[in-house]
Amino acid sequence: MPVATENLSQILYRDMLLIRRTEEKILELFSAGKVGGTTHTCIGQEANAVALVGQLDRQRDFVVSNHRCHGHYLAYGGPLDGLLGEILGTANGVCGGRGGSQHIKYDRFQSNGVLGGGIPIACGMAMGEKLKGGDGITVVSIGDGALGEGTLYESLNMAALWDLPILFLVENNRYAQSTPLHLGVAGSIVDRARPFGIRADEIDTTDVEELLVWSSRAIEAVRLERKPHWAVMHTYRFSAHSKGDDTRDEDEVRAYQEKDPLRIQSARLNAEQLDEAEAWVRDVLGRALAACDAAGEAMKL
Ligand SMILES: Cc1ncc(C[n+]2csc(CCOP(=O)(O)OP(=O)(O)O)c2C)c(N)n1
Ligand SMILES: [Mg+2]
Repeated sequence: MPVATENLSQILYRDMLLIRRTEEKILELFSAGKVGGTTHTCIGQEANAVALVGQLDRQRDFVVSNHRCHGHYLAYGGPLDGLLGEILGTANGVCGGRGGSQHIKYDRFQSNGVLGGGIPIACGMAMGEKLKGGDGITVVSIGDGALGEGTLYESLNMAALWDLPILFLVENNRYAQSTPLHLGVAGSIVDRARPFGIRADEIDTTDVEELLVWSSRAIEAVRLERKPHWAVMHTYRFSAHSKGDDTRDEDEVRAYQEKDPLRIQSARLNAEQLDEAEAWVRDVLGRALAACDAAGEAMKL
């Protein structure tokens, strides 16, 4: 377990490191032929998940994530062995090893591999919470590629019309699979929600501490006002879209790696704290993988 004296900077670093090392391991397992189906990692985007989803209240808030969901799931507090089991198809998977990397359901968290498919579902969940009179909020995360899905604009209309307590988290990593933003998205991303009367804001940083402050304002706005909010994070992924489908310019990827969120956060810690975080992650990852081994293959349908 993390040491009791851990401060916020350490916790943020450790939470991002857990996502990074987990996904590196998933890619390794994929290359070894141990992953059924495909997988999408959020390597480079960890700060978004930790800063925003990590601040939600698991007792009352809902998350609807997308195909790139591992970071959101872990930041939400989903069990690591359940995630790895799901991806490896072992019986301890959080959905019995049948959902795979993209279709995960745990408590108030779910992910959906259909691009844009989670958006109306999230609106329905926010509506449910509103009708029950609860004070939970729903966060739905989408990428820049989902800006081309018509269901988004129908959902924005309903969210505004019905005052739904929903936060639209847009992670613009500048590519939809291999299509760069300028070939797929016209106009401004942040302005898209404004004609619906939805409050919108954007941030362009990979500094988890800056993202944390910004995210807490967005979350509190939805929680208190019970109205939708459009929150755009400009970001970048270092890994391929999925596997073997990376056509980006290597110099461009390298330039963004200079702003690696882990690197920024590690500069705030000393060597001992960094070692401690690495050892903790190694330990929990090792135990989660051992749990998958022990669980054995998921029951075939
Ligand atoms: C309806 C539908 N169309 C196409 C796909 C295939 N697909 C999966 S992810 C993706 C690109 C998504 O890009 P973006 O929304 O920017 O998210 P990112 O992968 O960059 O996180 C596509 C086209 C899909 N899953 N669902
Ligand atoms: Mg994208």
